[in-house]
Amino acid sequence: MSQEAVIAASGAYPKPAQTFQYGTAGFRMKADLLPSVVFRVGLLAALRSRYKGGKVIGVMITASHNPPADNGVKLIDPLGEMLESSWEAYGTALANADSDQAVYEYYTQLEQQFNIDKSVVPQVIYGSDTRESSPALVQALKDALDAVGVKSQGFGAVTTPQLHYVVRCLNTQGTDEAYGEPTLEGYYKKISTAFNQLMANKSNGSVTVDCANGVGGPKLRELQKYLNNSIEVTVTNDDTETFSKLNSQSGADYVKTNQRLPPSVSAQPLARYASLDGDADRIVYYYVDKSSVFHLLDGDKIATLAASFIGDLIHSSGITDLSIGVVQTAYANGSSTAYIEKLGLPTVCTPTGVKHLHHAALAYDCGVYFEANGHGTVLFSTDALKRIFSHQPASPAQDAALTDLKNITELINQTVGDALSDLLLVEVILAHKNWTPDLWDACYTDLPNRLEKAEVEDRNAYKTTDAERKLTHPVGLQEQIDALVGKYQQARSFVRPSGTENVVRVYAEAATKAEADELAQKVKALLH
Ligand code: NG1
Ligand code: ZN
Repeated sequence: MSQEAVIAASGAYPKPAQTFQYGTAGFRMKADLLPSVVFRVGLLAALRSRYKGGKVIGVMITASHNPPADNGVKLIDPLGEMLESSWEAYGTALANADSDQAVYEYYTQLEQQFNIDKSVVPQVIYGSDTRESSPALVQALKDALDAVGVKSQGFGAVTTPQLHYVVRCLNTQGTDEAYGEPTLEGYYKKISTAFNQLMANKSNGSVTVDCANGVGGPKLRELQKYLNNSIEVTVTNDDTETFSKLNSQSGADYVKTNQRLPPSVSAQPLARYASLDGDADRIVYYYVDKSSVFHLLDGDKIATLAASFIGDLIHSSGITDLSIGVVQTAYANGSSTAYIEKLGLPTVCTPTGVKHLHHAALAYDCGVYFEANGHGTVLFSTDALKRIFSHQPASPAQDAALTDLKNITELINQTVGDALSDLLLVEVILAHKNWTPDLWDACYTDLPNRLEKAEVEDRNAYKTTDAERKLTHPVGLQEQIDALVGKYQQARSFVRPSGTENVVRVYAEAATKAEADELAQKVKALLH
């Protein structure tokens, strides 16, 4: 790597007059502001790989459920986790360096700070979603990787969880913790083999999947080729050629936020429907009942379904003392938390953002984590996996449960929430329980709730505590919220600054829809 090469390459991607911040979802904004950011993230990925002794780092270019004009970029750490948070600040500083010279200097400063061994060859893999702006951003990334001598490989359009999977496979190859073949084919084979075994001799009708016109569409069609015919998957909203359709009137975020069907879906009573988001790391289910009333089966419903099913399998296989816990955020419906407690399982609440949930889930042998919006997965600790795979069943019934449990650990993408893997997980559980969506829904009744956003003068003036459930600043505001909440039945409300948009979010739930709406409006009126 020469100074001239880095400076010259950086010169092709001038920084706009803008301050950038590596947030909960990496950098995310209008795509035309991103070329310099993506270039510099490439440099950061190279440093991170060297710092990790040449381990493979992933770079994903996506803006998930955001509108088509946006894009984003985030790093994936060696085991397929999100970038360690202490490094986010280095990304922010690099992105904000105000000249090519300053970029180079900060890069070398980090090299020195971390005593980075320059003889280590950095390795980076990358992918993108299907946005119009993605190819040019991929080019900016490649230019950075080439300028600093990175051994790199592009995976083209992939779902975010697919790239997380490949990163983990590459870094664990040949070890006791080998995760799978580091290819997309390896991904499809791993989850489909587990699914096909879990669904052998079972059949469970059909599910219609709205793919938000994003990368999940073509990838789900690919995955389908590997599945046995135990269920019929109908793929809709999978037009990735018409860029403007991405996440428009479709997708998990649309369905969750509006609490209604995507307009393109005409639902049959009691049939199963699911929606993915633009990069296929989120999924929500829904159905209409016999009176055509819409019912949402969100991340909380998926978490409770998964936790109770896996808990039963562990118990039925005769394995004792494996701890299961469920990790949620403040957005989890109050009824879901009460239901999990009724099941006898511990729950934990963390701040919003998957990295917090993922981290908390690691405290259990089996940690189930989901955001209400449908992003989540199940983690099994290394020790739990060893115990599961070495357990000797004492009866044919234990043997059958154990086989299912082993397959469940293979079916779940343990690196990150994965809409395709979660789709198959839900399908397996419903088939095993012989449940229609209304039976699943009947586990508990969601408290009516309302999510609002407010544009305020300075969202940084809003500071929270207690896993974002209470405000410490502006001083006095929490007391006003508490006073309002006290006037409603079964009510809860909180306010927090968004980590991905320049807004403050308001959440309210209460005994009736009218009360939840009214409480949200009243709390919103307190903000300025
Ligand atoms: P913010 O903008 O911080 O509320 C949103 C979602 C999170 C998470 C991140 C990352 C809600 C209320 N918030 O965060 O759950 O998914 O985006 O994509 O859905
Ligand atoms: Zn997403």
